[in-house]
Amino acid sequence: MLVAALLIFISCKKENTLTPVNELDGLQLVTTISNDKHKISLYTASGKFQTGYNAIFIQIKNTEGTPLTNTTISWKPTMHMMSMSHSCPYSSIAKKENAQSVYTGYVVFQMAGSEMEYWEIEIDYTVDGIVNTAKGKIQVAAASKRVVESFQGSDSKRYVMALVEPAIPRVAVNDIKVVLYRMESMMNFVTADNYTIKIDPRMPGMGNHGSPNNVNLTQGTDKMYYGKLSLTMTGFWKINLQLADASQNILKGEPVTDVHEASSIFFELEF
Ligand SMILES: [Cu+2]
Repeated sequence: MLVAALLIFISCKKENTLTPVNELDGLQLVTTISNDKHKISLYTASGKFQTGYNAIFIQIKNTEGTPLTNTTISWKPTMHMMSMSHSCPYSSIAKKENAQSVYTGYVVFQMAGSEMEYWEIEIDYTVDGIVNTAKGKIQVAAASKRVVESFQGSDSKRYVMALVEPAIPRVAVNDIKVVLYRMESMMNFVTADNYTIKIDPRMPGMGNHGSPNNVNLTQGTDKMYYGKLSLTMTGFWKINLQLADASQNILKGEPVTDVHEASSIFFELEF
């Protein structure tokens, strides 16, 4: 046994030194954007971009196929609509944990693209201190469930709210994570601080029953919003939402009552 264990240990070790860990494990290529010097490949877990929160992974290779490991990347998604253009909430980009050549960040697409109205992403990255740029059209599909809300609050400000977790819901009290942004202009979205996101999960197919032990979301130190989402059985759930400001004024959304089955803002999930 000991010898076998030792052999396995040695062979594993050997393998590790010979073949580097695949930094793109579990990810699928969505698209590659190129300029004459580099190919910028964008990956997600699903292999596509969808409305809502998208964790995106980036690898940039030169024409010899060698990935950049010492670059600083930024991006700018823009939607070109018939009458105007706008951006969306997005994070900065950092190196993926324990990776050499893979970088990561997120983008919240608040609407899907189409033939006539499309999303484009610009990627800026440094090589030896010089900024390079590449730009390309990207496909953004509509998610099958509602996972992002874009609305105007009673304070006349526009907000974008997107569900991040649970990615894999369970019959349990789940951790729920949401990002909340305020629209400062068509091109500029900032994290909206010190709000409360109230939740009321319901099963519309089962008498609109709710669940106990939910905890409304408040902001964490990383600026994202955290709470507890209680799901008492599998099936289709509507997570009714209300957005409250720091003084607990409700800016958007309504309480669920016997006569009022749902809030005007909600997320959906099914499992
Ligand atoms: Cu749009």
